[in-house]
Amino acid sequence: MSDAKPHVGLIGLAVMGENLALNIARNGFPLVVYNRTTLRTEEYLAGPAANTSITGAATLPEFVAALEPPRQIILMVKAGVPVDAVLTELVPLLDPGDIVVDGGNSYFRDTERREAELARQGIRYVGMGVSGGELGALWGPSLMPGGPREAYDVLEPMLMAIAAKTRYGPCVTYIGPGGSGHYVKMIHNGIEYGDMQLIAETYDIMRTALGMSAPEIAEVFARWNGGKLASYLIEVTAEVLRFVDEETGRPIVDVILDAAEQKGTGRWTIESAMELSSPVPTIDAAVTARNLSGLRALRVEASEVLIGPTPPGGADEARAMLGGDSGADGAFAALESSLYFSKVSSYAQGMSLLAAASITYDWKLNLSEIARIWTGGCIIRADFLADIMRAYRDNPKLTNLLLDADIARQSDETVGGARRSIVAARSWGIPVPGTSSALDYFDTLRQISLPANLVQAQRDYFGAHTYLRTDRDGIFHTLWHGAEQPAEPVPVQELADV
Ligand code: NBP
Repeated sequence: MSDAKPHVGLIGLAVMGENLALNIARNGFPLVVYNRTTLRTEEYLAGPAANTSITGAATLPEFVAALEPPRQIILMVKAGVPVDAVLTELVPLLDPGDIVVDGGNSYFRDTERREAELARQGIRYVGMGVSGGELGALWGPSLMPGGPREAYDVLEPMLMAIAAKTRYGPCVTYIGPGGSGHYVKMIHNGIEYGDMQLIAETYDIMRTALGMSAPEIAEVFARWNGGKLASYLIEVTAEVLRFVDEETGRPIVDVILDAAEQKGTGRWTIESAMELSSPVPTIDAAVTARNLSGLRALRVEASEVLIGPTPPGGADEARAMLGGDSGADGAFAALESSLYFSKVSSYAQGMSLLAAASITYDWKLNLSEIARIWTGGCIIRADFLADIMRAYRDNPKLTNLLLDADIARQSDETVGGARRSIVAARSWGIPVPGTSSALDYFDTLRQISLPANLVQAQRDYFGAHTYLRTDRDGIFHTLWHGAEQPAEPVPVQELADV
C-alpha cells in the first residue's frame, strides 16, 4: 500500500454513511471516516470496516489532516441543522479547491445557500441525492449530483464506480447546477410516495372488496412483478405481504399499525409543485393519505358515526364489477391495468414538475438521463423507466409524458382498469385518493372544455377579477349588478370610461 494520503473522506456513520464508505473502499478508493460520536467510528473500524482500506479519525482536524488536497468529503449526516453544524466546524479547516458533497436528503434551497457560502471561500459544494436505502448505498445506489460542473468532473470516476449499473450504464449523471441534484432526489422521493400509495390502494381493494388474505395478495403482486409492473416496490410488496410475524404467526402486515409517517421530501415536492403551478395531484394524495392515516384516534371515533355505503355484495360481485364476464382473471387484469395506468399518470406529473423547475431555475435538466439513472439502484427502479427514458430521448421538448405516442397508447389501453377499480372501490367505500387523482389528472388533461369558465365568472362576479373570452381578444369585466349593467360585457381598458 502506498503512503499517499487518500483524497476521499466521509462524515456520518449511520446506516447510509457506513454502507456508502464500504462501497467506496470496495471500488478501489481508500477513504477516511469520521463520526461525531467517536465510539461509533471505533466500532465501525473494528467491525464492518475491518480489513478494508477505510481508516478513521477521532476529531475533525485529524480527519481533514489525513486527507490529500483537493479533498473530496462526503457528508452523510441527518438533513437540516446537522449539515450546517458540521459545515461550521469543517469549513475553516479546508483549503480552496476542496470539494464537499452533501449526500443526505437536504432541501434544495439549503443546498443553494450552502453552495454560495462555501464558494466565497473557494470550496466547491455538491448537493447529491443518494437513493437505494442501505443496500443501495452498499452495493450501488442511484446518484443525483448537482452543483459546479468541474467538481462533478473530479468526482465522476468514483461516482461511476460506486453507482448501480444497469444495461443503460452507471446510475449517475451530472444533474445540473445549484440545488438541482437535491431537487431531483426530492422529486424521486415524491414519485416514491405516489407509487407506494397506489400499491397500498390496490392491496386494499383486494383485501376489502375481494376478501383476500395477505399471502394470497402477495402471490398476485409476485405475478405482476413478472409483467409490465416489474419494479423494486412491487417485489418488496410481495415479500412484505408474505412475511409472517414470529410472535403471533400472523402475516406481519396484519399486526402493523395503519399510521404511516412522512419525512420532508414528499411535502417539499408538493410545496414546489404549488409554487411552480405544475400540479402533482397523485403525490399530493399520497402525502395527504399518510397524514390522514396518522389521525388514528379521529378515524376510530369517526368510524362509529360516519356511515359508508352498503357493499353491493361479496367477493363474487366485486370480481364481476372489476372484471366483467372474465371472472377472477379479469378482475386481476383490471387491477393490474389500474395500477399501471395510475403509475404512468403519477410519473407524468413528476416529470412535468421537473421540466417546470428546469425552466424556472434554468437548470437545463436532461429528463431522459434522469429516467436512466433511476433504472437501477433507487427505490423507484422499474422496467417502465426505460419507456420514460426513451420518450424524452426521442423528444427532449416533450411537454407531458402522456403525450408521447407509446405512453399515450399504454395509458389508453389501461385506463379502463382504473375506471373499474375506482367504481368498485367507491361501491365498497374504500378510499382510493391516489388512483382517483391519477385518473382525474388524465381526464383533466384530455378535456378541451373544463368548467373553469364558471369559476372565472364567479370570480369576476364577486371580486371583479376579470376574464378572457372565447370569441374575441381582450380582458373583460361584467357589471353583474344593478340596472346600469350594460348589455355587453366591457373590456377592462374601457371600464374607466363607463
Ligand atoms: P441519519 O439521518 O439518521 O443521521 C445520523 C447521522 O447524523 C449520524 O452519523 C449522526 O452522528 C449525525 N449527526 C447528527 Br443526527 N447530528 C449531527 C451533528 N450536529 N453534527 C455531526 N453529526 C451529526 O442517518 P442516515 O439514515 O444514514 O441518513 C443520512 C442521510 O441520508 C440523511 O440525510 C437521510 O435523509 C439520507 N438518506 C437516508 C436513507 C435511508 O434509507 N436511511 C436513504 C436515502 C437518503 P452521531 O452518531 O454522532 O449521532
